[in-house]
Amino acid sequence: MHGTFARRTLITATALGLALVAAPATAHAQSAPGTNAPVRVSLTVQGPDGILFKGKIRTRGHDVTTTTGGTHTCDGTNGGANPSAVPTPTAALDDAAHRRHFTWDGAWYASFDDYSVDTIKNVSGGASAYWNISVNGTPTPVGGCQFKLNAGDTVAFTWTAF
Ligand code: B12
Repeated sequence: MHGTFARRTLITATALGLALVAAPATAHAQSAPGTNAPVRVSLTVQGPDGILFKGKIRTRGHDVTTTTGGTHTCDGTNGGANPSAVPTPTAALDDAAHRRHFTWDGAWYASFDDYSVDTIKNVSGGASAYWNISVNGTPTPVGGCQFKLNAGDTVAFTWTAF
C-alpha cells in the first residue's frame, strides 16, 4: 500500500518536474524576438489605375509558389538575411492573395535567393514600370522574401514607372 503510494508520488513528481522544465522552453519559442510568430500588418497594392488591395493581413514567413518561379522559401532566411524564419513582405502578399483569391507571379533569381514580384492581379510593370516594395514608407533595400516584418508594419507594393 505504502509502496504503491510512494511510487505514484514519485511518478507524479517526475511528470510535474518534466512539465516545469518543458514549459519555459515552449513559451520562449513563441515570444522571443526574431521568431516567425504570425504578425498583423497593413498591406496595400497600388496599381497604375488605383488600389488593387488594401487590408490587414495576419502573416508569417512561409514557402510560396509562383507560376514562373516555382516553390521556394520566403521567410527572411533567404540570402542569409535573417538567422531564423520571420514574416516578410512577399509572404504577406502571398497570404493576402490566397485569402482574397487574387493571383501574383514572380521570377525566381537564385543569385538573390528571392523572387522579383512581377505581376499582381494580372498587372505587370512591363518595360516601363515595376512593383516597388516599401515598408513603413521606405523602399526595402532587399527583395521581398529577405526583409523582416514586425507587427503593425505598413507594407506597400506600388506600381512605379521607371
Ligand atoms: C536595374 C535594377 C532594378 C530594376 C530592374 C529592371 C530594369 N529595368 O533594369 C528594377 C527597378 C525593376 C529593380 C527593382 C528592385 N530592385 Co533592383 N536593381 C537593379 C540594379 C541597379 C541592376 C540590375 C541589373 O540590371 N543587373 C545586370 C543584369 C544583366 O543582370 P540580371 O540578373 O539579368 O538583372 C536582373 C535582376 O537584377 C533583376 N532584379 C533587379 N532588382 C532585383 C531585386 C530582386 C530582389 C530580384 C530577385 C531581382 C532583381 O532585374 C534585372 C533585370 O532583369 C541592381 C544593382 C546591381 N548592381 O546589381 C539592383 C538590385 C538587384 N535591386 C535590389 C532591390 C532591393 C530591388 C527592389 C526589391 C527594390 C524595392 N524595394 O522595390 C525591387 C524589386 C521589387 C520586386 N518587384 O520584387 C537590390 C537587391 C538586393 C537583394 N539582396 O535583394 C540590388 C542589388 C540593389 C541594392 N540594394 O544593392 N531593380
